[in-house]
Amino acid sequence: MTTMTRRTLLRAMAAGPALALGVPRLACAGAEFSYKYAHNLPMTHPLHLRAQDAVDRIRKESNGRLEITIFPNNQLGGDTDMLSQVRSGGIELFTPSALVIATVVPVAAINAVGFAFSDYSQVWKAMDGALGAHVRERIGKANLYAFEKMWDNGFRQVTTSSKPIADAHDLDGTKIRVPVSPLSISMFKALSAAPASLQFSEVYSALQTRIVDAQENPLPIIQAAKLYEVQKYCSLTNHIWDGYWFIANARAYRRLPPDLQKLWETAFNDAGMLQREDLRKMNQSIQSDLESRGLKFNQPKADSFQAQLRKAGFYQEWRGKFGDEAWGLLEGAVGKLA
Ligand code: X2X
Repeated sequence: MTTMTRRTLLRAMAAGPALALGVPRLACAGAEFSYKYAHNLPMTHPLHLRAQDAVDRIRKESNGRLEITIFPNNQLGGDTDMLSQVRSGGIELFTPSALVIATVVPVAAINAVGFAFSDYSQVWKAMDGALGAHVRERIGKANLYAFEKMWDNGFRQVTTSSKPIADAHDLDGTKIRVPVSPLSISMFKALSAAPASLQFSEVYSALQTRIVDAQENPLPIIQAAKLYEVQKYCSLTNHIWDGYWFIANARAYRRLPPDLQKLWETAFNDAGMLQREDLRKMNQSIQSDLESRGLKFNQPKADSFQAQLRKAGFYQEWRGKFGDEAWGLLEGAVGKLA
């Protein structure tokens, strides 16, 4: 008997789509370019739905010349696997969160500095402007192609199984899952929590089996991944704004003729703008939906967290790591941080 692990699935994928089991849609044989796009979210999340629309549009408007198969929900492995696949060319497209791509392009985590952004108008101005351009340029140097428009993940909120988090003190010693992200680890350590990095694919079961007590994610992910089934409290800390970079393997990008490059840029960037709008609308009613599923909300004040981060030297440390140029662009968008 053979067991289909993620790795054997990956190998089967590399050998050709026909060998892969249980994949949603196989590339059609006539396509000039058959590309694979993998991501880490359930298929109900707007990131998947809008990406599917873009892929359909690309197939149609290219008359089937460019066919993209989507592998959602960590089917090809967790974020770390997908990131190395897109770098090697095993897959052509991936949407890592800024936190995750920062393991390869450190400055990409700059949008996730704790309590930097206060609202979405600041976020999009910065990420569609000079700060986003700076990060994209660095992503390009890592031999990846970043589409111009970032997609929304959201403001991250803390959920726990044990107690609401009302101020920084409540995080003391809390075992909290964070993404595979040095910035997240550093930030929750500075807040005296006990953070552990796990890929998103492991989060539900880690919470269910109480390997960790808490996690932090935007509400649309808490909903799509049904984390309310394994968490009781949600504290609206808004501690990080997080977005997804839509990225491609640079060789796969360069292989496309100019008309197809133009088509996929337009299709993915347009879809990203619509995905931002989807989340904006969702955010208006999502709290009451999650409340009806049993999650208890509270609204802590940001001040005690920020004060603790300053005291612990978090802003100084990350200013040094990101460098003055990037830090200046961030402060230009949000004001002085430390
Ligand atoms: O892993 C997470 O928490 C997620 C889904 O938000 C990211 O992709 C960083």
